[in-house]
Parts: sequence; structure tokens; C-alpha cells
Amino acid sequence: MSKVANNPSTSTWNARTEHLPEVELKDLQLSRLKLLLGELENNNAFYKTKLKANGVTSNTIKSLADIKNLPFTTKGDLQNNYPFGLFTKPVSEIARFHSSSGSKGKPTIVGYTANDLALWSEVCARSLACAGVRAGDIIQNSYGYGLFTGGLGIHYGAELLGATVIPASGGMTRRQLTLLQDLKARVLCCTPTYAMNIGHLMEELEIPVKTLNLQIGIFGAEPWTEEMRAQLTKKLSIQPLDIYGLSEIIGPGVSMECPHSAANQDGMHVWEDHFYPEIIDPKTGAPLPEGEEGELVFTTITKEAMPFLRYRTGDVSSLSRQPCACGRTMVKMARVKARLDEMLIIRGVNFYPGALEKILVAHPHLSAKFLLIIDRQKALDTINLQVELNRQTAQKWDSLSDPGQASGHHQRLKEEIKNLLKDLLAITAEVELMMPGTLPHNEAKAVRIIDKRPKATQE
Ligand code: DLL
Repeated sequence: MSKVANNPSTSTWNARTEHLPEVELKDLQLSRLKLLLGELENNNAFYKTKLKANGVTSNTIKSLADIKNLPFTTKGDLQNNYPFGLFTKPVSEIARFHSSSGSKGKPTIVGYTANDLALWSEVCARSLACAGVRAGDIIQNSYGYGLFTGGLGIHYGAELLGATVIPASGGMTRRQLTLLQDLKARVLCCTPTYAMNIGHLMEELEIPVKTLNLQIGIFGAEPWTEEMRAQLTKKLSIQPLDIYGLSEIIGPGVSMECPHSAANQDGMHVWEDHFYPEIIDPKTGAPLPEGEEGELVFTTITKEAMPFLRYRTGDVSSLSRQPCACGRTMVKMARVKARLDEMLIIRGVNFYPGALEKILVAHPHLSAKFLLIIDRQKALDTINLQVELNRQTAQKWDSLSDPGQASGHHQRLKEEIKNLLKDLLAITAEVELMMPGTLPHNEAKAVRIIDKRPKATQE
């Protein structure tokens, strides 16, 4: 791990590395990739067999382009080798375990050596600096602490940067607001839906945004949209920036938007001296050229305990080497619009939840939360959309003296949403209006889709 040029007084944490000329960066990636292959051949039975079956050794890799000849690793490989089968170090050398927040099947267990933890702090410090956070800033960290990587990942990165951390974790939104008002954090880190919750509660309690000192929001761990960014900017008077990561690769801090890339909406800088990104065609596995959208794949080229070779993230993105005004040379990955497994085919129409979020989030009477329940009855897909009223609207309609007037408002809003879905997304859904706070929101991420259709008919 590079220890060069950590300069807390500028917005670039590791200036030498983050500005590395492309040629030097590629040389570094290639040498690290070769070392990784040696590690995998020698220290992991699963990879040893897999590499042998593909006829690959560290010597067969002559250039980065040869990476396309290496086998992929998938979530299935993780599950089949649960819990330690993908480790290249004995458990005695593991300093910490984390787990993904996935709700399906067994959790994904990931492990870190002490060096991995130092690397993680480095990339999180880089990410925070990239967002404009400086030593001495107060950060309210409302990502969940615990097995989820969000809380502790950001925490140690912030401390390394020299910031002051409020380890608020998720939940207890009223208390979060008190902390924001009293301790005056300049930076808020949490999921975008949780930031919306904070914004809604401020409106409900009529807390003026000027009683807070927020300037930067570091939001990620779930897909979100430019429409959500606009709402968060308004509600919290903040610059919302996108942070991406996944437990398998390290946690938060795989890539981060800078204010310039946010303004241009052209993606997040990937810390590619550690995480080598590719975009592939999810159907064929063939690498796709720069700019084309496909499945994001990462190879961790410096991680010790649990390195991953061409890990298929299931996230849809694209890569761009267009120069950035911030001066960083690291490739940018486009905002993740959806996970491949979240992209649905409903009654033969392609659909992803972000498209729905775009419509709902900007609506004056709704919160950003929704739940789409898809089922199949008599060979036909049925769609039920549950959407939450925002607190202001719910309170206003609740306080109407004439109950008929309130139910009229409900009915008209339901019709309006139904029509929007039909016109803009070509889907016909039953719409249910829910009271604020009633839709599930697990600590880390919003659950937005429940597909009850039998697997074979989910298209
Ligand atoms: O969500 C790590 C993280 C924590 C990232 C805090 C950012 C901030 P997992 O629980 O393993 O790790 O979930 C990883 O979440 O494959 C994406 O599908 C999704 N995801 C993460 N960040 C973003 C983002 C953490 N900025 C999975 N935009 C990933 C869209 C995201 N999706």
C-alpha cells in the first residue's frame, strides 16, 4: 500500500497515486495482477483448481488485456465455499470478519487481514477527501455499525483522514437530528433513503435547515437517482455525492464521485490501483469496450485475506476515461442504475426500480419509499405498488375535519400514480397509499421489490 503524499490540507488524499499517468497505472496493475495469480495458485485450493482447468498461470499473463482469459468468480462460488473456502490466509491471520447485508440465503462472510484493514481505511480516506472532506471536519456517520461494512469502513477512513467522527449508526432519526443540530456535522454519511427520512422528519418537525451545518452528503450502498439527488440537495441544503462499494471487494470506498464528476453526472473514480474494473456482457461474459453498459466485474489486486479474481458484481455500469477537472486519472464508473437481479420483466416489459424512484421521489405528496410486489395469477402478472405518503401530506390530510375530503385526496392521488405508471413506464399496477414509516426499511438498505412469481416465470 502506498504511503506517499497523504496531504490532509488538499482535497486529494494520495495525490501521487490518484494522479498516476495511465501508462504507470497499467504497469502497476499488471505487476499486482501477476502477484495475485501466484497467491491464488499457491494458497487457495478452489482457485488453484479453477486456474488449472483454464490453463492459466501467472506466467501466461503478458498484458492487462489477457485478463479476459481468466475465469470469473461468482456469488455462487462464495456460497459453495462458505465460510472460508475463498480465503488465502489461515483464520488465525484474519483481523476482522464482516458480512454482506443480503437478505437471501446464507450471509456472505468476508475477512480482512490487518493490512487489508489498513488498505480499506486508505481507500475510504481517499473517498472522503475526494468528496471534499478535510481533516478537522465533523462527520455524522449514520451507516449501520456491525457486520455491515458501511459503518466501520467509513469510520476508520474518516479517522485516518483526521476528521472527527460521530458514530451515530442507523436509526433513531429524532436523535440523529438532535446530533446534527447540536454537534454541527459538516458531513453526513448514510444511505440516500435514510437521508430522505432525515429530510422528511425535519419537515414534519418544522426544523429549519439553517439550524444544521451540513455541506456534504456521502450517500451509497443502494441505487439512487439524479431526482433523489435534487431532492436531497433541497431538503438538507447539502451536496449529495455517490459512494460505491461491496463487501466482497472491500466495502465502501471502491469508488467515489468528486464534485466535478457529480456536476457532469459522469460517474465515480474507481481506486483502480487496488480494484481492477471491467465491464462485461452479462450474457456472454465477453469484455465490453469503454463507454458500453454491462455488468461490472472487479479483481482485487492487493487484498490479502480474501482476494477476488474477476468477481461478477451483478451491478450495471460502464467505464469512462474521459479526463476529470479534478485531475484524478483513475477511471470513472457510471452511477449504478440497478442490479441485474433487480431488472425485471413484467408482462413482457423491461423495467428497473430506479425508473419508478425517478417518478415517485419528486412527487410533492410522497416519500421516496416504495415497495413493488409482483405476483402471478392465472398466468398473468399482478403488480401492487405500495407508496408512502410523506409526513407533511399525511398530517395535513389527517387533520381535515371532513373525512370524505381526505379519502377524495387519497383516491385522486392513487389514480394519478396509476396513470403516471401507465404513461411513463407502460405498467398497470394497483396502488396502495401507506402512512409514513410503515414500509420496511432495514438498517442498511431499502427493500424495494418482492417478486413472488415462481422463478421460471419471472419474465
Ligand atoms: O453496500 C458497501 C457500502 C457501504 C457502499 C456504504 C457504499 C456505502 P454490500 O452490503 O455488500 O456493501 O452491498 C453491495 O450494494 O453490489 C450494489 O448493488 C449496492 N451498492 C453499493 N453502493 C452503491 C451505490 C455495501 N453507490 C451492493 N449505488 C453492490 C448503487 C450500490 N448501488
